[in-house]
Amino acid sequence: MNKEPLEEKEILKNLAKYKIKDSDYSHGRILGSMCTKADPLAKKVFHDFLDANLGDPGLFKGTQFLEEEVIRDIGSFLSLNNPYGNIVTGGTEANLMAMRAARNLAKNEKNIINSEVIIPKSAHFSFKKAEDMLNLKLIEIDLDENYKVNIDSVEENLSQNTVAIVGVAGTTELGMIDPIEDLSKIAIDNEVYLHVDAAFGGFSIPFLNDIGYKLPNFDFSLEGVSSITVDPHKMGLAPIPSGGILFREKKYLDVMAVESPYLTSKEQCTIVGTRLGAPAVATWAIMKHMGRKGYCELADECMINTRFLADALKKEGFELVTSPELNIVAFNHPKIATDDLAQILEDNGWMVSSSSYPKAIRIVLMGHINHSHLIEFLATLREIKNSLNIN
Ligand code: 0PR
Repeated sequence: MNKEPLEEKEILKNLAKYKIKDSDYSHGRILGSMCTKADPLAKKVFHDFLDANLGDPGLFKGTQFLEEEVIRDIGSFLSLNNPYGNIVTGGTEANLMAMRAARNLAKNEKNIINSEVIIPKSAHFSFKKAEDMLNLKLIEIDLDENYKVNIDSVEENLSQNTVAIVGVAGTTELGMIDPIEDLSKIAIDNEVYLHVDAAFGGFSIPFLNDIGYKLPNFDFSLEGVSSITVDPHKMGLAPIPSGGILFREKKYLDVMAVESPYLTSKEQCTIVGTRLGAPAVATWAIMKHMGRKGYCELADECMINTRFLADALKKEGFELVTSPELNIVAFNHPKIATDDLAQILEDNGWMVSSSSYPKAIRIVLMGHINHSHLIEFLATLREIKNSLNIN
């Protein structure tokens, strides 16, 4: 560490050298991320509320009110009038909270000690962290031919130790929506907790359905659903870190409560203690700014770009893994190894990611990717094919 204080000018000059090494969403070259460029208003608000600590909410009553209101606003498009929950650091923390609530509830109500959680093979790796941290046993269920969880297999794997079933609304790799309605029936019949991970799809499915898309239901209108992860920092345009966890009833928070006697709130249910209020307020601001209409337009634009890319890829001889349900396209070329193609694309400045099941190039069509970026991307693919003498 430097002994003498540095001037602001010098610090900023130093930082600029590092910032130019970072990628910038606005160039349209980041094709494999579920995050996107935060809205300027949200960034401004974030800055204004940097001192607010929701870990001691009595000191920041305004910010606490805004967090509660933002949770209610999210509940309004997930069919729940009186939700309980928090703005947390992201989908990982949201999923951890849901798993903690389910485990504790099953311990209290059913005396289950060896907790098992049924998850689809497509579930995000955050559940592996939950397994480790909460001492759970994950039971991974195979997918059907459409890469959705196999319902029969979920039923077969229920046991005396099952504390929760997880369904995904917008899988990380392919953007598929599990049959949550069926999972809800199983949850009700067997009196088991159902958590829906809609970290990615939560901020788009409801809006797409508003404008006539016919995507499957996944929200609290299904009686078996106990909690939903829904991330503002993905399709919600909020700055990171902003994840959302919503619970149907207060009892799910109560089973996680830890006493915090010397704070302005006498108990805490979140994992994080000192907790930045800025993400909750920035999310509040962007949601007001977008309104339901703004999110409908955003989700629609992303789907239009998704369909355009999917159709164009097929015309160019690429094979889609599956027909996209949300704004993710996964593809391969029968004559080019996927890893080689990913590497050549990266060498050409395109930052793509690969899915693992099945192996494919995976493009997440977030709002920072527009039609002309896709035209350029397709031109690069054509050049790659030409250079490899493939038609
Ligand atoms: N649940 C689902 C369905 C997810 O897709 C993700 C993250 C999470 C939970 C965990 O969310 P947090 O990362 O907010 O804790 N999905 C992306 C992924 O792992 C996250 C991501 C975002 C990755 C931007 C890369 C990137 O550049 O692929």
